[in-house]
Amino acid sequence: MATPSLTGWWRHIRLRAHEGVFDRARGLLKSAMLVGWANSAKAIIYTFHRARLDRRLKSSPVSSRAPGAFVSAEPSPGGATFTYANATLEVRFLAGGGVFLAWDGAQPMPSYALASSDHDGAEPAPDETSVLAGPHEDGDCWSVTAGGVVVTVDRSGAVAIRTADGKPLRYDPPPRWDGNDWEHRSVLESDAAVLGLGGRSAPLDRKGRTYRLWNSDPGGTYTIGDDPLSLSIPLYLVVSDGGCHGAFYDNTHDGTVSVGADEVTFALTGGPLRYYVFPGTPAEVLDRYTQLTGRPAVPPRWALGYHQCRWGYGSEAAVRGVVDQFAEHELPLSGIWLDIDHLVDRAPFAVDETRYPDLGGFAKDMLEREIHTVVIADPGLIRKRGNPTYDSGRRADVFCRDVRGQIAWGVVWPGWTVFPDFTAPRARKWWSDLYEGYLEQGIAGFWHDMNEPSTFVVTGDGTLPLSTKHDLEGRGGDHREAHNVYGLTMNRAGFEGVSRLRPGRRPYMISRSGYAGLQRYAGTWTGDIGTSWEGLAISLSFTLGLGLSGMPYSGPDIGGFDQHPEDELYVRWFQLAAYLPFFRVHCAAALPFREPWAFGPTVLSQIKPALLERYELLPYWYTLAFEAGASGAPYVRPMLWEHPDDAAMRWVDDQFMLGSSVLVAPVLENGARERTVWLPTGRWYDRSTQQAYDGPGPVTVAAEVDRIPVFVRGGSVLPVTLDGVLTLEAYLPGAADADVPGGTLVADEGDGVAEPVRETFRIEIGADGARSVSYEGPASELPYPVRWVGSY
Ligand code: MIG
Repeated sequence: MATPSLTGWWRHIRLRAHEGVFDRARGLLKSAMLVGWANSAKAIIYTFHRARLDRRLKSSPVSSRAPGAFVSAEPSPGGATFTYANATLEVRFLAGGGVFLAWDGAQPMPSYALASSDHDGAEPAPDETSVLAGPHEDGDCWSVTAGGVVVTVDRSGAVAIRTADGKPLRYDPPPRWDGNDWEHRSVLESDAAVLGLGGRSAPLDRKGRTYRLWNSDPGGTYTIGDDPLSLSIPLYLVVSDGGCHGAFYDNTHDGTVSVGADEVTFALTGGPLRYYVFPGTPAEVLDRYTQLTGRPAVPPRWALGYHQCRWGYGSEAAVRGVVDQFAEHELPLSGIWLDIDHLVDRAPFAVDETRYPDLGGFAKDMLEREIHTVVIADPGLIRKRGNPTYDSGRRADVFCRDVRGQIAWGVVWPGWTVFPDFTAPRARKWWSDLYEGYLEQGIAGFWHDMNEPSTFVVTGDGTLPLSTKHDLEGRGGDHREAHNVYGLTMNRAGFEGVSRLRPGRRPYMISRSGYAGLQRYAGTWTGDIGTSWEGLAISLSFTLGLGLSGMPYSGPDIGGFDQHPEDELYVRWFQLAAYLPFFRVHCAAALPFREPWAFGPTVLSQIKPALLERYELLPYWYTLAFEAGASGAPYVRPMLWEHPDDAAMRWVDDQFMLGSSVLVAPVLENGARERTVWLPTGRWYDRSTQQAYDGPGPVTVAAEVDRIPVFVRGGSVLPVTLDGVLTLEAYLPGAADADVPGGTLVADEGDGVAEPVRETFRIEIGADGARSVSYEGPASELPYPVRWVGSY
């Protein structure tokens, strides 16, 4: 079967425009084959149309500015206001921890990132215990102190932040402005690792690259270093010997973040210069950051199982056939996904009844087998009078308008499309009602794609004209400000709709695009990741990086999106994804099938242990979901998470922790049959062989194609399902281990809004060597069987 490559697509034309007429023509041809001739012609028209509209954008007069001469330092709630000849700086400690810093009168609100923007719009409360002192050092600087952190501000407008016991965290030279543009640097310790910044096709440590803050559809595939992608989040974490902290720049405009050897520079094209600094370990930063921007939505339990998807199953009968084969092969399946091919003209919410004659019956049959149906919904709606969604949206005045006041349009899969303005409350309400039909049919989850928003173009950014108008909660503004929150606000609409229409249950949504705060509505995935061994490696750093950006629930398209993987690549990708939160096989249209059995019995036998172990570990996974929902701690964490002060662990990026008890060492290299694993201090058990190892240090372990090495920390109590029975696996500590972490089980019925039940366990070893598991929870005694592992 021919497998047309998606590499290039219309992006091919966009990025390689300098390559000459021949290449451009070839690129155009490729793109046209993919999106269709009609859409290609439309994309050309749209590209010119957009250029014409954006000529009306007024550029601001450029006037360079620095803070200028120092005028005064005055106490203000939570801190102080520093006034300079050309600017002011507000330093405000916050009651829940962290410092808010803002130039030129910027306030925390309005913001789409802060969780309070969903209801009362309250600003984070200031920490009234803060103390302004100074001037110090011959009148040169002032200090604001609270909660063990000192912010020092000098006469030039430079800010230094350190802990009260003297650890330097960052030094921010005075900012510079050029019209609306501004640039803000922060100098870090040179041993620092810098992590976060959202969904990035980059190594875990972000050093040495520049990242754009502008959500962009890479157009069919991306590889290492391609930037930007769909989900920019202006939060980064710094981990260094001196001390750790996080910084969040709450600004939705276009810009870049350059991460140098010892500094991070934000250069933005507009919007407020305001940022939060959170001193503390990654765990403390994520806790405070998600307290402000929202705790991650806890998915229903089934969402932690295995999901099957592809673009182009084509019909209800075909999907039923696929599901039946899961049963025939006795493979577990929790989610079945329908891509844009289940729709008429690929338009959202318009189910194609010729190919899906009874979607409700289908979803119900699936539910009887405990399989949940998830459907895609793009924001772009067909622009055609007589189309009921379009007509109703026009009547309710929900669509984005262009600079002239006419309904803005672009080109996406349905052809000419219009875009709801999700920054308008009335548009969110209108959109939120569209989910009703699906919910009545028993659809369990929603997949929000193309919401950067993406439109087909032949040159430039594939999105709406920058001059497009947005409501922005009544304040008014244009796409330069609203672009990066388009996906976020779409998910808000979806989340509010599904919560209202299906009360008592938790919405499940996955979104490609978003902004800081997206975690309170949705999870995400790594988008159109390229099929290659590099793609496999990126899918790990991408997912870990998202977790450090407040987005704990994500994972890759197993096998990569754009090509058919070779057997071993598929196996290794499947094994890795079995230990990442969102575990789904997906691929582009027209590629060969890649369900677990599609590569033959050998491959099936190689991936099956990881698939089954995923289901064994589900009680542990679900506990981690609640933990993420309570503290922002991601399910999967780089090694430095628990060892931020251990320089040896800082650079280990090819293995990771699943919660605090399980260490996963995936094979990311073609042909490898063993690998080195860096074990932290303590005893570690290989979960499949039960062999014990003592860390710290490297060990080499076998990793045949059917095996992904997984270790459990000695002293842990792991809640697992064995033969359908909830069982505690108790891993004995090493004799030298002082720390016996025990374990936790948090559970509910698998969905709903009731408070979950929490139980904790600890391994106890008596003086006579007798061992037992102690229990705290609602039952009168330990209600689960224990399976002991190891010897003491
Ligand atoms: O322009 O819905 O990333 O997962 O299969 C392509 C079709 C649109 C991009 C998504 C991909 C999905 C595809 N979509």
